[in-house]
This record gives sequence, structure tokens and C-alpha cells, in this order.
Amino acid sequence: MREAKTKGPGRGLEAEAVIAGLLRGESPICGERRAYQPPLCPALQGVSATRPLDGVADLEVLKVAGEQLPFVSQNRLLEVVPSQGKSLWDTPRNLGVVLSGGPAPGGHNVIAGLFEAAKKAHPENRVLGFLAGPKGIITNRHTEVTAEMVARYKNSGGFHMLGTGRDKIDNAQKMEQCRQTCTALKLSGLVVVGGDDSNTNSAFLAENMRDLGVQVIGIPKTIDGDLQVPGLCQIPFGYHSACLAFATEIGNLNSDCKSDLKYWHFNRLMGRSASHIALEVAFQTHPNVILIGEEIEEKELTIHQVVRLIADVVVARANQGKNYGTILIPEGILEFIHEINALIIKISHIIAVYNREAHEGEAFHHLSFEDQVQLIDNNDIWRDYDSRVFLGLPPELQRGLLLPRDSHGNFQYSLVNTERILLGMVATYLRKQRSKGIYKGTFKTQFHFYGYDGRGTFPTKFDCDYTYNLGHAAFSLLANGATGYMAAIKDLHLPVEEWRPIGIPLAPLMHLEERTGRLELVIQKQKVDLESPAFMILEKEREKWAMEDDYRFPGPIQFQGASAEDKPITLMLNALSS
Ligand code: FBP
Repeated sequence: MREAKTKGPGRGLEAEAVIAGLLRGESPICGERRAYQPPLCPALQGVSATRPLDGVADLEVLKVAGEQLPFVSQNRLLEVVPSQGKSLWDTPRNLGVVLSGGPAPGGHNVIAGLFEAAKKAHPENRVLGFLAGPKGIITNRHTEVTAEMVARYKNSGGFHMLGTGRDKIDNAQKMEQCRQTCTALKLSGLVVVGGDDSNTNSAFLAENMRDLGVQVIGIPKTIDGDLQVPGLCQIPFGYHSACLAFATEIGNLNSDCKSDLKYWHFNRLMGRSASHIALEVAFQTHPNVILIGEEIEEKELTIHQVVRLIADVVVARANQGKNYGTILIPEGILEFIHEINALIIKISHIIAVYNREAHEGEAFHHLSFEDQVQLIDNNDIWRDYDSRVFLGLPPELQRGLLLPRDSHGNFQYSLVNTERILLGMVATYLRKQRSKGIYKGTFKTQFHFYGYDGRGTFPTKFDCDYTYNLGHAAFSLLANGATGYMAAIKDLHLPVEEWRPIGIPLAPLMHLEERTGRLELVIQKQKVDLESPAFMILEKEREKWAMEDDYRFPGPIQFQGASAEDKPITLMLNALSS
């Protein structure tokens, strides 16, 4: 047996230093990115004031939102503008910040912007970061954000500076705990960086903490791209970076399948509801098939029709000798297939009602699959038709539909292997076509899921700038007394010099949705608009993409060179109409 060496042959101090250099925790590119200083739009460069946003009608508030949020429902649209006055909040204040929900590239720059704006207003202003998401506020777990932390995390992806979580502040006890934390920390303001559910938290926190003098501002985040307010918030942050990360991979697969000519790649892309990610990745990569959930819903396609839609392209390409290609499947597609969505809604309701009464350890997900099916079958809202649809689905999909819902009552699309399920169904259909002599090709396949990787990617330059400005805008809104708003940047398709920071009232963004078995007031997700320029352009282009190999290779996220200044293609196409 050879003796294990503690040191390699001839390994001296110099070699050790080389090894240490090669294995350094921080890669050279991370160091380079940290050095980037995002620019600020003019309104945020000095002291700022707020005024009503000109030329835009105020958004309407639903009656039930007015009842549950009587104070913040009074808010009107605000614009942040430069001011000649003296710095507001020039006595030391404590501000809290929390990262909430799924990570999205750029979150660290929101904190950097908030921190730098706060310190510029008064060097003794403090920013306290809550750890592991809203739970950090409930349990008062926090850390003070320092200049050193900001320098270390600036322009980096992920949410690991503070961590994140999906806790919902959904009862009086949790709200009281939040009040106690904010009082104990003497907070004047709290910034909640999150998606629709987290910004729902922001609205209720703002309403319930106004008597304490704690102002709350939300920040639009989610790679899913569905936290939009038409004409005011074109896209949340993180979307561009995640889409480009996914598009880099799909571009690579395009290149591989075009070289090897033998695989069909089934790609599922994150985005638990709306298909914004799939739409952008399609523009970036020109795949052969792209499914858009909203279109499937409008055309009322069944799952079998969706399968045929894919199979038809496979057959047509095979007839041209092309037994390869790429397919984009939005993660949330099941929600848009009527018969499946009906099952999801009913099962979610049955699970929520059952879990409300179940003892600890007896929750729905502890039951065997057979008992789960039995329990659903016995429920009054479950019809024979539902059973027929359910039993006609592949077993993997049946099990997927019964998976536990998240803390907000959402169906967890990311846990269902939709791409494999569809692939299996397409393969079965093609076998039938082959037996009829219609299909003569070969169907070799690979499947992929892109999601968590894109949430942790480097932010694009666009997302770095956007989030840094959002952090400053949140501070300006707080310093000018606003609460119950979402900070946003208007006109993102224009250069930074023309960006307009605004405050969007949270209450009008709310609608009623069934969650955990009850109708709840939550921020409404924005789906892909089938009348938008972006979708209509896709409709025109995709026939060509289906048959010709018009693949596009976006390459990795760049900070320099030709693509450094890129913004989401969807954003730019939709801005053509404004
Ligand atoms: P947010 O809405 O919180 O930004 O998260 C969106 C998302 O990334 C979805 O695309 C995905 O379905 C989901 O989070 C996955 O959630 P989890 O992190 O709980 O697995």
C-alpha cells in the first residue's frame, strides 16, 4: 500500500500559496462584480421629496380591502422627486429589512441601496437585517447590517446575506410578536423584499403598526415576473437574471442537440403560476416548442391536447429528418389546464379543511396515498367526474396533485416533475402514431428542470442597478412618511437617467383568493397578457422556430461588452406600445 503523503511531491511554500489561491472561497469574477458601483437615477442622487404622481389615475381599492386595511387604503400614488430642502430623517433612526420568499438575484443590492441612503442621511442611522425571512421579525432574530457586509455582498446573487423564508404573518399572535420586535428595536421603518405573498404581509404590517410609528415599504421581487402593475411596475427584480441563467443553459442545449442530432430536450422552467419566464427564455433562445399557460387556458386545451400539440411538432420535424429539438414547459402549466386546475383547487380545499382539524402528526401528508385518495373521494365537493379525470392521469401526476401545499396554501408546482409526465405522455402518443404508420422518427429524450439555479445566479447589470435604486427609493419613501406602499421604478425600459422612482399603494393590488381553504385578501399575480406586443410577436415567430433551427445562444450574464446593457426582451417589446 502506498503511504499517504501529507504534502505533494516538491510542494513548498510557493506551491501551497498557489493552491490556496486556486481554492480561495471567492472566485476572481466575484471580486470583480463586488467592485461595480450601480448608478442612481437623478431623483435619488440627493435629498428627495414625494408628490402625487402626475397623469396617472389612482388605482381602485376593492371594498373588502378597504374594510381590512382602512388606513393604508387611503394611500395615493406617489412620485419621488429631487428636493432642495434639507435632509429628512437627520436624527438617527433604526430601520429593519427582511428578505422574504424565494431568493431572487439583486436582493443584496436592495439592502446596499437602503443602507447607503440611510447612512448618507445620517451616519448614525442603523439598518437591522432580520434573519431567515419574516420568522426573523416574529422571533426577533436580526443582525446589524454593516458597511463591510454591504461591500462583501454587493452585486452578488442569492439571499444568503440574511437568509429568507416563507412565513406568513397571518394571525393576531404573530402580528403582536412583530409589533413587540419592532418596538424593542425602536424601528421607524421596515422594508420587506418579496413577491405577492410577502407584499401582502407588508400591507398588513403597515396597517397594524401605524400606531407604533413603524412605516412599512415593500419591494417587488420574484424571478417569476408576476408581480407587475401595468404602466407602473413593468417587472419585479430578479426576473431578468433568472431568465438569462436559464436561457444560457437552454442555449447550450440548443447547441448540443443541433450538433448530436439525437435528443429532444424537455425543459421545465420555474414560475409557479404565470408563464413570464418561459416567454422571455423563448425570446432568448428560439426553442422548437414553447408552451404558454395563459394561452392554453384561453384555448381551453385539455392535457391530452397539450400532449398532441408537442407531438405534432415532433412528428413534423421527424418527417424532415430532424429527430431533435428543445421544448420549454412553464412550471405552472398545470394551473392553466382546466380539468387539472379544477382538481388542484378542490384538493387544496380538502387538504386545508382536513389539516385545520387534524392533530399534530395526522396532517394530510402523513396519510398513505390510498387513504388520501379515499378521503378526497368521500368529500362532498368531489364529483364522479373529478374521479374519472384523476384516475385517467399518469400515477406520477396523481401523486403530484396530492403533495403538501406551502405555508401560504399555494400548490407547490416546483415539486411536480411536469416535464417528465408530459414526456411520458408524448412518448405513449407517438407509439400509437407509429403503429398507425404516421410517425417514423426516433424519440430519444432528456429532461431538465431549471429553477433553483437561476434564483442564485449573478444578477445582471440591469438587476444590479434596478435593485440598488429600489433600496434608495424605499428609503426616500420612508423618510417622507410613506407607509403601506411598494417602492417601484417607472420607465425601466429607458436609460437609468430617465428612471422615475415611485410609491405604489399596496391596498389596490389586493384581490380575494382561496388559500388554505378560505377566501383571503392577497396581492394579485399578473399573468402573461395575450394581447401584449411580446406575446403577439411570439405567436408570429414560433412557427418558424418549430421547424427551422433558428436557435439563439444568449451566452452567460455579462457586465462588459455587447450584451452588458441588455434588459428583458419581453420588457422592451412591451414598451413599444407605451
Ligand atoms: P417567490 O414568489 O417567493 O419569489 O418564489 C417563486 C419561486 O421561485 C417559484 O418560481 C417556485 O415555484 C417557488 O418559488 C419554489 O418555492 P420553494 O423555494 O418553496 O421551493
